Order: sequence, then structure tokens, then C-alpha cells
Amino acid sequence: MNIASADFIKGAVEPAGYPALSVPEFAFFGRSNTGKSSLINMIVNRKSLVKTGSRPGMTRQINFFLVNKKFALVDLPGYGYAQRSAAENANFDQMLADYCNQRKELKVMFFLIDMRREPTEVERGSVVYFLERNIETIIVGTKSDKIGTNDRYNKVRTWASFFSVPADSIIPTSAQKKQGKDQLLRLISDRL
Ligand SMILES: Nc1nc2c(ncn2[C@@H]2O[C@H](COP(=O)(O)OP(=O)(O)OP(=O)(O)O)[C@@H](O)[C@H]2O)c(=O)[nH]1
Ligand SMILES: [Mg+2]
Repeated sequence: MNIASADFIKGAVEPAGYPALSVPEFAFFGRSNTGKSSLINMIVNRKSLVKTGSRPGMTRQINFFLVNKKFALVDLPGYGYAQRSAAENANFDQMLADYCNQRKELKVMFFLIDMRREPTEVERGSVVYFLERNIETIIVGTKSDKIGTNDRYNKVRTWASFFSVPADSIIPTSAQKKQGKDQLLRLISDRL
């Protein structure tokens, strides 16, 4: 797929603020600093359509980007940022629940996990949560440049069994080395 345009549309904290785009939507969810914004930039061939890195955990709203005027990419706030209050975390949980339950345009939830980490029970719970709501969930391993090829292969197998999903629902990527981009774009165009 050729990327002809990619534009930031708006940020929202509740359903009333979501933009009326009426195009299929693909969301990116994961722990703070896992590489959500970098992955979106990689997919659309832009260095800084989405701000990355500088202040982890600072994305406090749901950001909507329109690509080729045909589909939307959605950057969800990262979870697990230590310096956030319990009230703020509860607020993020509610934002995610509202988005999952109310955004009919949502086609695929990309769940990003740093390939150097082991997934936790909480993450397994998130996958169950999405699947229970009939949201197609693809697990995206990020920063694959930080581990070896064998390790990458093993992770895909162990994660598939840990999350009880087929191995082809797990995609290793590296925003730094531009790996996994074609696979993600193919998956997106297959859903359009
Ligand atoms: N080595 C490597 N570093 C990466 C990769 N992707 C992202 N990073 C780095 O990881 C850090 C976090 O990346 P972001 O894309 O900002 O992560 P995020 O998930 O959007 O973080 P929040 O918005 O805070 O939730 C940055 O310093 C990136 O440069 C990758 O593929 N490889
Ligand atoms: Mg981000």
C-alpha cells in the first residue's frame, strides 16, 4: 500500500469527542514507552507525525490520524506509567473501556509488547478483554532489533501459547530497522 497522506485529526478523552471519520480504524495499545507512536510513524513513513520518546507517559488522550483518507490509526494512551496516580490510571482504564465498547469503526487492536520483556497476567487479561468484545487482536512485538533472530522466533512461539492465539497473530517489528511494516500494512489493507 502506498501512503499518500497521513494527518493528525484530533485528540479526545471521551466518546463525545471522537472525530466522525466513518472509516475503518486500527488502534495501538501498550505499556508506556513500548513504541506505539514510533510504530505509527513507521507505518505512515513519517519521522514525527506522532511525537515519540521525549516524555514517557505524557500522551493523555486518544489521538486519531487519518491515512489516505481511507482508514484511521489511533494512538491510545500507554498504561503502566509509574509516576501516575491511581485516580489517573482508573481514568485511563475508563477511556480504554469506552473506546472498546463504543467505537464501532474499530477493526483491529494492535497490542504492543516490548520483545525484551515477558508478558504478564495483566497483559493476558487485556487480550481476553478485547477478544471477549469480538475485537480482532494482533500482538505486535516491538524493538525486535534489541534481540537475536532465534530469540525472536522463540518469543513468537511462547507468546502464542501464553496468549492462546495462533502464531500468525503475533508480529515482530522494529521501528528502528523498519521491520514488520509490510506485514502490518498488508493486514490493514486486507481489513479495508
Ligand atoms: N531500539 C528501538 N527503540 C525503539 C523502537 N521503537 C521505539 N523505540 C524507542 O522507544 C522509546 C519510546 O517510543 P515511543 O514510540 O515514544 O513509545 P510510546 O509507546 O508511544 O510511549 P508513550 O507515548 O509514552 O506511551 C523511544 O525512545 C523510541 O526511540 C524500536 O523499534 N527499536
Ligand atoms: Mg506515544
